[in-house]
Amino acid sequence: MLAGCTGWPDETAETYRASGYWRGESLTSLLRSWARAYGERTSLVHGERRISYAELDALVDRSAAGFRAHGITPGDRVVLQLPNVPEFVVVYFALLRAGAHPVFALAAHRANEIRHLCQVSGAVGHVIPKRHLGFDFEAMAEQVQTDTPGLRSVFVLTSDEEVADGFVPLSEVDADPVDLPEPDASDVAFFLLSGGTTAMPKLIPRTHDDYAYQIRASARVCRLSAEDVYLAVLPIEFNFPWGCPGVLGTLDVGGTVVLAGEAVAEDCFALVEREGVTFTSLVPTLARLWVDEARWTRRDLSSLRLVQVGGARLTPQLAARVQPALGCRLQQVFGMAEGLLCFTRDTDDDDTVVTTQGSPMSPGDEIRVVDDADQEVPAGRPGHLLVRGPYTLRGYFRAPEHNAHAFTDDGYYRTGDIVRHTAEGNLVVEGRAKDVIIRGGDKISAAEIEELLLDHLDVVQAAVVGLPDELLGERTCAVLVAAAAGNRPDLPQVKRALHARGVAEYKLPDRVAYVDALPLTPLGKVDKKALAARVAVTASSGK
Ligand code: J2J
Repeated sequence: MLAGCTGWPDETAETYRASGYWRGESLTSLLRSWARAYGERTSLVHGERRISYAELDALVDRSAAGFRAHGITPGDRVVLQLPNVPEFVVVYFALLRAGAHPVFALAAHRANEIRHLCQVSGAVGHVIPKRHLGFDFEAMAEQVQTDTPGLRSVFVLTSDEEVADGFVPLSEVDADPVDLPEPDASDVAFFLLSGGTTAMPKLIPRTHDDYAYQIRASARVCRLSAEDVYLAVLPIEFNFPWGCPGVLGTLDVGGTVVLAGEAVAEDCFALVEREGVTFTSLVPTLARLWVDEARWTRRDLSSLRLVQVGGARLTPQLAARVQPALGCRLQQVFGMAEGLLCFTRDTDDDDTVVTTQGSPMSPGDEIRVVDDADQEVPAGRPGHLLVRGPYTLRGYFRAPEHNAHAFTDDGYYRTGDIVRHTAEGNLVVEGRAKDVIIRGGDKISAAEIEELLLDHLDVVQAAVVGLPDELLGERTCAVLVAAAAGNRPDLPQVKRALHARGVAEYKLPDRVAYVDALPLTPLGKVDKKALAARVAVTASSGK
């Protein structure tokens, strides 16, 4: 196991092998076997471009050799930051084949987050688009590289071959295939990001064995076959569209992946019609837009058979509208990049699909629902969800202190979610004990924004709370205590200050409110519930 990662105890690993969860197959060997089995079938579609399985495998061979030629060696970490384009898939597998470990950044991340990811992962490379949605990624990468001495290479996806000085166009990461050793399936393959509670995202190591199991098992839950066509609308660097079953699960069965991303509902509907899309995955905010838009569309959506919705709480009201509006089955997904996935099943009745978040994917998932003292709560009562299993991490990368309280002594991961079991054994997410705001499916750590506010504004105290929002589920409100009366930065000023620090757009507060002092709980912590209730009434939008 790569240094800085925590493996499963040997005995547990043996059980997972004996149970057939872990098969000792690397993700790159899977790609090879897909190419053999599905050859000329279409693996990826992007705009007018169609790539067969055989082509994908060959592109990956050339790119892997190219990365080696550009100095990427086994064990290296490379931050992968691309939108939903075929190159994302090619670079992912190429890095794996070169023995390196992709670190998934969000396309929405900016200098502040990327600098952190490069530093904590010890990355030697960064893969970016030249521009995307009007943003100049090269300028950002130059800034990050200046502050990050270990970051040797920046690879740029561009159609014009012109790149900043010292950067490498991705088209030049191309060489005649060389023989490369298969990665060890029990080792880390790549890193996902936690939607975490700490000041900066933690890295989640995912092994070949555990991720191969996840894609295979989730494809089975969704009954995927080679006839399925998956529309990747959510950014594919998220675990949900990448492997639940998403892109990789679809490739595993020989289906076709249509890459969209950032697309508005009507454009997605056009793709559904054109490509005969059979399933997709959405966060509730997008599901809401699709359900509304479906009333007006003239596109034929009849090929859709399954829409997965997850990532944030789906209200039963909206859930009930999905099947009638889109003419297909709804599946609720409650998951996390750390591992555990829960799905409603196609055998569930409508009420279960509308009101619960389903049951764990694997018989190997061990679930505990406990009180504050880690004691099991009575059946049906809400409590903290703890989990361990064949695809749930045992530790974040290089984070021993955080790991000490994020896991129990016997290896259960503390999810920070409050859940209850229904009598039928499904889970219902009741709330969150962790200080994370879920804004339209994006996870925002309150601690991260609070730290930034204190560092870059003239305020003495800062607390970030989520306020209920019709469309996004929650919006963020920065509650501040001014350093001096008469000096109260307003919303545009607060946003500008954070923006100037290179903070991703989605994390900028939606509102700002001022109080004389933050209310405290009896234990002396900021009472965020009381605060949220107070500012929900008084917060000025500052617009
Ligand atoms: C309520 N809260 C939910 C749900 C996730 C599939 C689906 C989602 C994610 C994901 C994922 C929720 N109802 N249905 O990785 O593979 C909240 C919980 C959870 C956190 C995880 C996947 N589905 N959540 O959202 O790592 O609080 O993964 O712990 O981004 O999202 O966030 P993330």
